[in-house]
Amino acid sequence: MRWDSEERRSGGHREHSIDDMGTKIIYFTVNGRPEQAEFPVDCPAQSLKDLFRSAAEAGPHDILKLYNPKGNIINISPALEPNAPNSCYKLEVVAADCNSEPLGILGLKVKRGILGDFERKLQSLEKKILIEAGETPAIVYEMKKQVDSFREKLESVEHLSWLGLFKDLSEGAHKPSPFYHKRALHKTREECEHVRETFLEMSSLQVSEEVRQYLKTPTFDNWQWEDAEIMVLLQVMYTDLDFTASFNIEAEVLQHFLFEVYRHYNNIPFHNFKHCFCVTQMMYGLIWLTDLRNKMESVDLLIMLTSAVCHDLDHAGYNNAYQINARTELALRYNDISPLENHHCAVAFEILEKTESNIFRNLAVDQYKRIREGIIKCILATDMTRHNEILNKFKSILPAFDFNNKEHRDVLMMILIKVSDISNEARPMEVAEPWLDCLLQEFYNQSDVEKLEGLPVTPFMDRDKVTKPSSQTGFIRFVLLPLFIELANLFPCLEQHIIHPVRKALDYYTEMEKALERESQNWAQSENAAKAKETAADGHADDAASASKPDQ
Ligand code: 0WF
Ligand code: ZN
Repeated sequence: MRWDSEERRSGGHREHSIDDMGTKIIYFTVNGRPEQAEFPVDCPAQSLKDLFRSAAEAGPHDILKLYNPKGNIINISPALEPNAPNSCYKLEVVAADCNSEPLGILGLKVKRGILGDFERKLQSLEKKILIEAGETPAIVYEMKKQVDSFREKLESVEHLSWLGLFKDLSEGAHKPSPFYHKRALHKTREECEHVRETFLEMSSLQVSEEVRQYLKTPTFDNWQWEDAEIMVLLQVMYTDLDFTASFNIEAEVLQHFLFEVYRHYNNIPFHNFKHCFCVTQMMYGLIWLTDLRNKMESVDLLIMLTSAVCHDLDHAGYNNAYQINARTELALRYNDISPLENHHCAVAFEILEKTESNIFRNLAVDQYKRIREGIIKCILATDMTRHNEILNKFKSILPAFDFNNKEHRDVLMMILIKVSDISNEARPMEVAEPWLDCLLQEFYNQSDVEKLEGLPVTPFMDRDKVTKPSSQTGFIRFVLLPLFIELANLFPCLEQHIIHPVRKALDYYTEMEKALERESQNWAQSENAAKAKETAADGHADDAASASKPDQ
């Protein structure tokens, strides 16, 4: 019995999934890596699970899930349907042993899992009894068996929402699932140091005029740049908008600030440092494209750019609905009112509280106050539950928009950060599409955890309910276009830069949706045809059987 990664395989894929020796071959991917498992059809279930565990490099107590190509969870058992290399299953470690290291979310430690706790207690009990009595009593074996059987159930049941029943109702009840380990959320010290050193080495180099101009357009491709380079590009934005000169921001302080910002974005699929950069770069592009430097005060532009930089600081990959439903520390702290956005903002001002990273340290108290008020307003405006409120306010002032009116400017600033925040689809398809994959990865992860914890599952995050095109067509039609069109009403020059590409994206995903529908119809038809053939064959067999029976 063995598993093989593609690199390790000497020959190509085999044609059949069960060979003449009664060996089954299952093709699957783990962390995007193609693997194949070979095992005798009559092998014990536990051995097969261990095989998959080793392929996933999972520990004995980690929880694995296997998905078929349709995205449904399937049981890891010797009865697994053999498959072909082009219809791989997907193996995921959905929950890792909580005992290996403490969990961390948003910098706060959470309690270990009850299953892990129980096992730990059992182990220590067993050790004590062994020392005192010299042997493990049957009752301890029985309890260990029960824990194993519980874990077994977790791995094989399709819908795990009943797990809510097992939630610890005492201390730690508001914490994330005890069965889910949020892996490597924070950047390591080594990772940060490496990026900081590279950034500092590069920051004295000149960025070419060509890159400086490219940086002002929504066609900019973030995927071509490393994190340290991205930090240099952010520095360029502050200098090219003359902020460093106008607000007396020392190069060293700006670098320190940008490094702290980098450090406080987490290693998660979507709301990470690259997203921070994209949002800031879109804001920067909008400032240049709409010639805002000649329409608004420099301090307002500084507020907008810095808000974009800080707007998702320390995001852990779980949205406000999750925070509120799971009664996390953040929801408790902010009384369910935009917990995430309040947190991002608070982290921003923690960074700015430190003299060495306070880019506003040379400003007068009144100006600092104005900037703080502006940043808070902008970051809090990124809570999508306030979308209609803010858009309607903008629509109501648009017919008589006045750049000299503070209230009008404030609403415009909120609209600009909102547009920048959700603007991926305004970018070229090869830049935008990977972002959607990242977002869905983060959404699916949240809904998996919601299922594990027995919390309400947000429908547009449910891997069983949404596809790439279905998630995007509604969003573009009902959220993106109505918002972008209003901004283009104020700045008609934006039509070609943000509306055209978004319409193109809508066409692209509408076509993809149709193709998927056709494919599933074809699949259903061939399934029905196969069933009909089977039924007919059964009928013939019955006829033949009754014909061959002697008369009674
Ligand atoms: C996947 C889709 C979606 N698509 C995006 O391009 C995008 C950019 N930002 N976001 C996006 N979401 C969100 C990240 C956090 C907040 C905004 N989502 C939106 C949802 C699926 O579907 C709809 C559809 C219509 C109305 C509301 C949500
Ligand atoms: Zn964001």
